[in-house]
Amino acid sequence: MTVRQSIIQEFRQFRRQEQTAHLMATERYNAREVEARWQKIWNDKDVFVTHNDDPRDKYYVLEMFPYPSGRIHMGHVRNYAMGDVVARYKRARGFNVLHPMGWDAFGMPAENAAMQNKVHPKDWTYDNIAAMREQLKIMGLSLDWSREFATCDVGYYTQQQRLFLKFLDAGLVYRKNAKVNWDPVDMTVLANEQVIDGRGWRSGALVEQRELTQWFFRISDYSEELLEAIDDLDRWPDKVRLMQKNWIGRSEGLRIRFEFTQAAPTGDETLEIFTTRPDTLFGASFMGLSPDHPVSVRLAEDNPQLKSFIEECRRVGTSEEAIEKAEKKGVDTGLRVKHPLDSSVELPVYVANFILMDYGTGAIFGCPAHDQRDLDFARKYGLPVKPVVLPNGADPASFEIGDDAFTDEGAIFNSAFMDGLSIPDAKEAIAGKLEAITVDGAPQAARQVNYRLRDWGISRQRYWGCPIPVIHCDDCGVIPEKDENLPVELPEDINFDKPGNPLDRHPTWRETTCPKCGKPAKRETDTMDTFVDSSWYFARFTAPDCDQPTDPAAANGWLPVDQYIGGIEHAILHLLYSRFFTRAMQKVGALDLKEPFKGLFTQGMVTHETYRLGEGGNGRWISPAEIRIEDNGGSRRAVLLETGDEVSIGSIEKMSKSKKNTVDPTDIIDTYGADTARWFMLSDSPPERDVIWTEDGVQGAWRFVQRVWRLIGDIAERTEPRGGKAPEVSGKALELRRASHKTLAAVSGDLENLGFNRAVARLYELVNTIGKALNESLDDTAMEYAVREAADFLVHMMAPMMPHLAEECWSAIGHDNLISEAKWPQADEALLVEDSVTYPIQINGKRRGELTIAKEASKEEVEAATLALDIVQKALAGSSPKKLIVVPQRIVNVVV
Ligand code: ANZ
Ligand code: ZN
Repeated sequence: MTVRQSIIQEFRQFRRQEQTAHLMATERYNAREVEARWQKIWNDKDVFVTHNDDPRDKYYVLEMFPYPSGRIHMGHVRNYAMGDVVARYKRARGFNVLHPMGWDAFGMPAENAAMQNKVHPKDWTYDNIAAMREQLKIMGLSLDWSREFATCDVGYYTQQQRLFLKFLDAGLVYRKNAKVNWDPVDMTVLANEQVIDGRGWRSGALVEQRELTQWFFRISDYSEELLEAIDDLDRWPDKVRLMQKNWIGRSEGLRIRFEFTQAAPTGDETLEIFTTRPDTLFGASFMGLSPDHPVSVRLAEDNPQLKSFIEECRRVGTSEEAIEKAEKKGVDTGLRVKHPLDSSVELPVYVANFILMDYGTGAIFGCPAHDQRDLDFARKYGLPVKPVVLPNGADPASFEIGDDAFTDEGAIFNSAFMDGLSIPDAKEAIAGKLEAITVDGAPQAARQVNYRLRDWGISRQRYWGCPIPVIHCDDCGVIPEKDENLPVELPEDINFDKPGNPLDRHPTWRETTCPKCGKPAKRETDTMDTFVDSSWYFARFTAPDCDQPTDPAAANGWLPVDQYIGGIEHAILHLLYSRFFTRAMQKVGALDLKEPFKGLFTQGMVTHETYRLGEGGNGRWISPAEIRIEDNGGSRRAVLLETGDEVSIGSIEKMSKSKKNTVDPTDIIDTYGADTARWFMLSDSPPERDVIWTEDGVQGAWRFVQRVWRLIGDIAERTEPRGGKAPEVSGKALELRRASHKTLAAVSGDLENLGFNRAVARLYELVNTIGKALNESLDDTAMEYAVREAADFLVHMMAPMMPHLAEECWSAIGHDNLISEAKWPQADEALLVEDSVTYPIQINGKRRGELTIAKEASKEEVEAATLALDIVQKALAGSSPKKLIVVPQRIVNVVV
């Protein structure tokens, strides 16, 4: 080494030390200090504020917005960590990313809090929002907070009222009398899905039936469209698509009219039923009427037994679930109908508790052999059970129905002209036949498509919701509030001393004047179902300050949401309502698209072990914070910190307050930092599966954070930042470059496909690889380059997941921009090729070119690839070579 060289080297070393002095001073990575510092920088620089007029390609990523319960839970952490990875990754890929946050802030819990704790729902809600906002902020999410809103903000619900009036004007909203599920404790109407096992979902009270005038959205007008479009939602999970299909529940069937032997007391000569199985008509053994069928209602007027039966049915609830679970029961009306195709058969007509009035015609023919409900019913009342579908391979002479109805494929038998047909062919045959017969002046049957989907009842008799902006006038009827009078604002001076809707009891709020005639009139006191609030918030985020519900240009520019992320519990209602709303908004010109969510991802739940005190402790659930785990060589036991008593370790369950197996995200973040929490959430299992939260797991993530920090410190200290062009590399340096480029390509793919756990695994591996390379000598510049490149890539790749650590590392290795604003690096294709070898190609002893081919290519493959080369083809000019010699891994010689 010359003197000059050694001076240069000394100087370089000095500079490195200077650059990394702060690194060495802080051996330990101090997440608390670092995270707060970067959050402030991002915030001060408006790094995540999104502009609608940004010319780059748009990408909209959204997590289902939270209900402001007061504290975030681990499920939120997981959900938002995933969304944030997507947002940060897409930003790095050059997209103009919209990643907003808001609050689904109306609803019952605020009123419950008001009743229990004498706190105003508004104060309760906004206090909770403030607390949760702070919690989300310490997670370091790349959110555009400038677009934040809560659905209870007057600004938001004003626009929702405006939208409602537009829908009303467009015929998408109507009022009708409807039977509702009435929760006698919460004093409110419940949607069917809010009734669980016949009880209110919040109060647990037995639900009753009531008739009320309610507001409805005409979602059922869109049944077919909503169903068909599911097929195009190819970036939605299959299970969600299936659930939506089943919910819409299209069935193709036949309406058949059966002639009464004697006219019914309503004067009806025929009874019309709906069936999806007309192929089983010869197996009919009774007719069933809904308790609410006009014929049932009329008959009950002079039949006390029937009357009390109908009353009993009404107490069961309107939910399908409740009806499905109840024992099948009925009352014989004494009426009879004729079988349409077999004049020797008369069928008794029953009123039965399992028939719904608002499906089909509210009447059925019962075929016990092939329908379980009908079979249960027939067994109870001793009605005939005649099989008409024969299982494949069964003997028609001996086939009988036991306790189970036969509902599978088979061949029709015992059915006159249909014998031997398949079920679909029989359906066709009987439809054709009955369509051609005339009864009482009309065809005996007509084909019909039915949907299970009902119109959406949105009226709620609650205070804490968006007031329905209509007015009741004695003279003019129901009149929409004038646009210029919006908002219909909720009054603040309310009291919850009595149950029910405080708006009804307010001394003055209801009083107003009719927008049409100007006379005194009364306001509607129903508020909207909170599902309405969440059916269009994603559109509002695109122009949150617009003085109309949407700015169509902004909405059309951003929507559909490219990636929507949330819980499977919203697979049906929220998503279906939003899909309907988007169509309704299109109809009123608020935007111009049909499907709101292009990509949907439903993440798994966060679970944790459960702990419980033994008998002495009354089996009380114990929270993870109250115990210590002792691990003596494989056998784990849990001990109560306070007393030292042993606690039994139970199964792993979804984190829930009732089992006390929750872990508070803020505790975790205080202890380990947000990056650690985020990293662990993403690392352990595929995002669609449940993840088990363990202390060991979090500590593992924390150690990784420390390890990355030491590694980066080491690199900063021992290597120079990269210059412009990559040097020629070979050997170990080439190996390292290959590894980092391959990881980059693979992680990019993982993040595109939301394979977070796979990306994490690859980064663990890369850190190992870099660590090994560092242990070897760094004396050549090629190796130094390769290490620096690997470090840069590592920081880029971990940035979406651990953004604070990434910023800190990025600056430590000498970059002066923010990694949050840096462009995602590009993997070099040449370095991605599997291990390959380059053969010099000699033609007649002279080197003419080369061939790069996989190392493990066979001799035959090398020969074939050589012959395919242009230079060889030219030299051969159509003839075959005299000799072709492959020296494996060395050289190829062609003699022409
Ligand atoms: C005769 C029959 C025979 C039936 C058989 C089924 C099996 P989906 O597929 O859901 O549309 N049904 C019709 N209206 C009803 C109502 N209002 N309440 C309760 N059940 C009703 O179901 C259609 C089938 O459900 C219909 O086909 C009818 O029973 C019953 F082996 O008719 B089926
Ligand atoms: Zn009027």
